Amino acid sequence: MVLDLVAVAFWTMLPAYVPNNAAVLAGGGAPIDGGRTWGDRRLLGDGKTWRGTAAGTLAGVALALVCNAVVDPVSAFLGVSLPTFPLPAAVGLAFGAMVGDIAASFLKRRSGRQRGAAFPGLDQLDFVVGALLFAAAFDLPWFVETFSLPILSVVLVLTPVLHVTTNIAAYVLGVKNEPW
Ligand code: CTP
Ligand code: K
Ligand code: MG
Repeated sequence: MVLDLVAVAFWTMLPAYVPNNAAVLAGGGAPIDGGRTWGDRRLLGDGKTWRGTAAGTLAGVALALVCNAVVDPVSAFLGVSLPTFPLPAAVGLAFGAMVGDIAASFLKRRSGRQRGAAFPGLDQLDFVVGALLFAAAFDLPWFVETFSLPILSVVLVLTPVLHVTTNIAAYVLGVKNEPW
């Protein structure tokens, strides 16, 4: 029962989980803020690039399309009813995850944190909040139908756990500069 909820929550958030990791692998190139500062601090910093954002969004949408193609066998195998992703929902989840992460960098710079500095809480939830808001904005009927209160609760607990573990793994593998 709880495992079923975890499976559905994980599946539903997959298009939002992948973008940040894809951005880490694809990042580099021109920063979104073009080097601009506000006061003596950068607006976003060199860690938020056009390439990373585009690659992250595309990776999330691509994964959603793969999920749509295999939803029936995976649902049958797990014995749960998994949702499909209409294109607006997929784009909302993936792009929203990137926007949430970018918004967090803005807050980090405003609060005096350098690129790469940790902001516990914000680091683990920025992209979830962005993904949920954009998914709701881009496809509200899908959002309401898909995110019941139990699913939403599991997402909010599961996501920080997954975020911490995947980032430690990426750090150990040498693809990420900090373990958060
Ligand atoms: N990245 C990117 N574009 C994004 C998000 C991430 O290019 N929109 C890449 C960058 O190379 C970045 C890396 O992924 O350094 C890790 O992402 P993240 O931890 O979010 O960035 P930080 O470098 O830690 O910067 P910040 O302090 O602003 O979060
Ligand atoms: K981040
Ligand atoms: Mg970081």
